[in-house]
Amino acid sequence: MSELEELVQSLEDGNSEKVVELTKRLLGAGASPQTVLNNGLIVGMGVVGEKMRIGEMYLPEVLQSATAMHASLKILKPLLAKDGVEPLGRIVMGTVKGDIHDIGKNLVGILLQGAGFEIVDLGVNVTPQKFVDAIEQQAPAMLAISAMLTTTMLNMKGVIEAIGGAGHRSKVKIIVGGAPVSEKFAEEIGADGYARDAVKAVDKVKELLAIG
Ligand code: B12
Repeated sequence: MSELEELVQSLEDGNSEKVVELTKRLLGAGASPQTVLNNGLIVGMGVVGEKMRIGEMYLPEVLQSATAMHASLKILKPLLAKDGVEPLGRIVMGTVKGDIHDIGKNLVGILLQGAGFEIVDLGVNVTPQKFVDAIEQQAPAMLAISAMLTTTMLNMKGVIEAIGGAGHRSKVKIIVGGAPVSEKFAEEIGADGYARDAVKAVDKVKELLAIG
């Protein structure tokens, strides 16, 4: 097994110590931070996302893998910045008002970060005004809104309306997600896109921002 394959396997195992050790070893042997990110972390988290989807991995294991990915990203981030690798774009994320579920949103954020996007996370219970303020202050390319309750998913519409009311709708793409959300609902409330899980979210964001 190559060291990159070992990194993918250790990420899947959620072994932070090994992931950090392999990240350092690969960099020491001359691998670029970009290679470690693309062929190690992103591949590994892709496997994790897929295994979760088909029920081969469960939440506690997924979170352990996510922790391991963060540990490696901590080493790679300053190097990627030094390499002059520009983030693919800035994404503001948040869970809607009245909703404190954030595990899924965080996973989406981690995979988007792993894919090269800069993430500004507003957290949970985010009011429409806070989303509007973030658009004005952060000028993101994309807004990613999460909701996990059938009651709070309706607040997504309020966010999109507030953004329209402030005259910002054309400045930002909007993707929505969360267990009760569907493609049809996303369309109905005027979002630009929807994705069922974190892996699909990365593809959808790239598609919406026309990133090849
Ligand atoms: C963990 C959990 C909690 C935790 C949340 C902890 C946290 N920090 O997030 C706690 C205990 C706090 C909690 C509280 C409540 N919960 Co709760 N909770 C869950 C549970 C068990 C798991 C959710 C989860 O994390 N799943 C794992 C993640 C990885 O999956 P995910 O969230 O679906 O995210 C994926 C996708 O949806 C998508 N996605 C998510 N967000 C986004 C955003 C974008 C932009 C995109 C593209 C994609 C995307 O990608 C993610 C990753 O692949 C679910 C049941 C279930 N099995 O889903 C109930 C559940 C969501 N909860 C429920 C309820 C009712 C509540 C409470 C009202 C309970 C109560 N009576 O107090 C409160 C509400 C509190 C509030 N105001 O928000 C119900 C919702 C029912 C409904 N349809 O409305 C559920 C479905 C349980 C049930 N069967 O009744 N909950």
